Amino acid sequence: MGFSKVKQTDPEVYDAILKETQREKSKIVLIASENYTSEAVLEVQGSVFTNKYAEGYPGKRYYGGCEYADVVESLAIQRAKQLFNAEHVNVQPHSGSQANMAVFFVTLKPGDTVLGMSLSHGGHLTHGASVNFSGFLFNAVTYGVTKEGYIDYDQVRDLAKKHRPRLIVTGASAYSRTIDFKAFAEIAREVDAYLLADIAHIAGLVAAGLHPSPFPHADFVTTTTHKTLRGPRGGMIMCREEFAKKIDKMIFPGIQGGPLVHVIAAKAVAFKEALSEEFRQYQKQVVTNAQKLSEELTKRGFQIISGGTDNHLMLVDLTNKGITGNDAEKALDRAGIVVNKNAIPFDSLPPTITSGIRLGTPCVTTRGMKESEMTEIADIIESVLNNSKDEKEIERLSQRVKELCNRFPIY
Ligand code: DSN
Repeated sequence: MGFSKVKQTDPEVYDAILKETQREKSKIVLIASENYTSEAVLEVQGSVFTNKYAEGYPGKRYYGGCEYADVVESLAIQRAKQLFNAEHVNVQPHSGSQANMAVFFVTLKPGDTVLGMSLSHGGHLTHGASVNFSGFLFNAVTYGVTKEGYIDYDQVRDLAKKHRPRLIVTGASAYSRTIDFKAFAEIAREVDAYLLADIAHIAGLVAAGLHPSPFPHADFVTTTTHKTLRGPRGGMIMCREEFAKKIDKMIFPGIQGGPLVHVIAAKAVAFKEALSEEFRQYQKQVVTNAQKLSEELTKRGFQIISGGTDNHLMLVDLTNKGITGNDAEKALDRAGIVVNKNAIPFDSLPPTITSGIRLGTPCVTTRGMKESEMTEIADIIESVLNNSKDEKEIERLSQRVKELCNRFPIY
């Protein structure tokens, strides 16, 4: 993209865009929640739809001139329904957090009990963390994983029976194993709770049939559209028809005003891409790459929580390597590998330090990398973490990263 206009009108922002482009091109991104959208998605997000107010829904707007906003929103809805086999879809949430907020506000009153996965065991902020609306407006009870790193379904059932939540939330931000949505639904039915499946991380895998679908088990399914799904940054809610009106009303006018039509149009484009066979093959490679990276790290003495992965990510316990997650993140970044520090289950270090890092393969797979590159990346990670204070060695390793990036251009 040219950016010739902003180059003239705002050199500071132009410069930041150039530098960010260079950063994305020249570094290996292993942040499990990031991806590179297609150029078509980028184009549409920069389109004139950003100029349009379209409060309401297709055919029922509060502004004139919404005929083309209706076209793109209807396309996004129709394609999302096809992709996920959903009865009802709302594509207006600005983010995954707002999608979750809408479901909370539809199913709960302030003070009601919600049961979600603990942030420190891999859950998300909006699943009941005390610093988030989900934790301070509601009575949040949290479940976690076993010592082996798998969701503790017995604990989920025990807590559900003890606390009788109105809503149970399944889904995670740092969990590498298949989620048993059916088991969650059975527990929810036993205690007469609603079930929300937040599939933000695994949405691309679900769309491609590589992770079991939360339908028909969950009452509500939320997701972001920019992680494995590889669309624009945003959120989405899917639910059974019986909840359609309540969800739509809660998103608008309940918690949002005007929808971001340019983002909704880009969601439509991304969903069309996700319906293709090429996308399915991409998701398969994402999982193959994650499993290969996990195996290669294990061979090099790294401990992977739960011993491996079924999806696009893994959580690495660095305790035996004598480096914190924070220091590992910094050293890897100096070598050109971008990761995030991440608490591991039962972590003794604070969230700003952590004992682990989270690694994911959506970005590197979009670049076209395959198993042999995962071996090379594991090798570089090992060398960086064994030599994190040796700047000469880090510089040498950063050359290997650059060579790899040059072989796999993004755009
Ligand atoms: N912050 C996102 C992640 O990195 O997983 C979740 O919303």
